[in-house]
Amino acid sequence: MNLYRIVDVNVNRVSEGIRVLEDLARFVYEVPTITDDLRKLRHQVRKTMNRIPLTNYRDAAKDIGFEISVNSSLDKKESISNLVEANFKRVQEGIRSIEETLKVLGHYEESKIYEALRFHSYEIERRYPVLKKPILDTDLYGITGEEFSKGRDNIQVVTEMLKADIKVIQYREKDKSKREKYLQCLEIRRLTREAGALFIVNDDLDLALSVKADGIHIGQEDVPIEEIRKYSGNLMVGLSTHNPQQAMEAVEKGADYIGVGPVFPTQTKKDVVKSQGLAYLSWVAENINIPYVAIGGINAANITSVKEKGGRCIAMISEIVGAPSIKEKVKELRNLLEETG
Ligand code: 3NM
Repeated sequence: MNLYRIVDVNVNRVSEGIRVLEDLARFVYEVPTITDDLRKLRHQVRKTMNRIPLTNYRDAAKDIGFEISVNSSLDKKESISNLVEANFKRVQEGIRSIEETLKVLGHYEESKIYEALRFHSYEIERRYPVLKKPILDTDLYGITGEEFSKGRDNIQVVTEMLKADIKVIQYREKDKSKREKYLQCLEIRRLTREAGALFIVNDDLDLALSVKADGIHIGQEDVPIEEIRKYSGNLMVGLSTHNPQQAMEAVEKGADYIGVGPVFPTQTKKDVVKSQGLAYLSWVAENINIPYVAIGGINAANITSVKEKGGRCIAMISEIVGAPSIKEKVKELRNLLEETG
């Protein structure tokens, strides 16, 4: 049946895409773990097909359309990172097509296996050297909170934070309808893209995906990170942690970064756990090797102590959004950080 040819063509397309990525990982970037993961992925893509009885559909090789589509998808690659991105896309689209076609053909179990392989490809993509974003490689992490913003709405506040050159913005809003949040996030996505800043959405995965945010931030009480990962594509995932045990678990479960707090007592977050003071932050600085952001009750009066205890990227809500002039507040905070050396 012709539908099997679609599967066959896509298995080839996916294998070729993985092969390109594998060769670059092996010969250009020389990363054995990624090379090995890609090789295994390629084998699994082929092996899963062996579960399906081969009917006589192998004349796909004669399909001239296949040659044309392969060639056109490799046009116009100006840089290695474009080449890598295009091939991950090719792999993921190919697997998606296999998944859908197998469902129509009644091979549900195999379709599920391909779905898992697609998720695995997102995970490898996130670790691929040339695509790895330098996350939280910045001093301040701005978070919205309209109720603390002195009458300004989140859009005005974000505009001011971006003008002050804050390079990570998290949208955190507990009291609005989903539709209102969506509309604000759409606008903030536009603004952050223009400013070259990262955009992270708190809690709502559907919101993060629908506005094409760069990441999602979740808490200990949310859906577990491993579940989020199944649906989050290549969004980065940040997880709030409040003690060493949670930090180690977050690393094990593949968080891209962790929140570390509350460093000081805060009124901003409801049901926040008790502050562990600066001790937990220094523990993270010494023991955790993924990016982290210090948070909770941080202000101009204590920010130097946060830096001294290993805080590099520092998140604040009330201190920034509640400042009469966000521009002046950010300048003050940066001066203090600079003085700390
Ligand atoms: N998360 P402010 S503390 C959102 O400890 C949030 O995980 C925390 O607001 C954590 O800067 C916190 O106004 C509130 O204290 C931060």
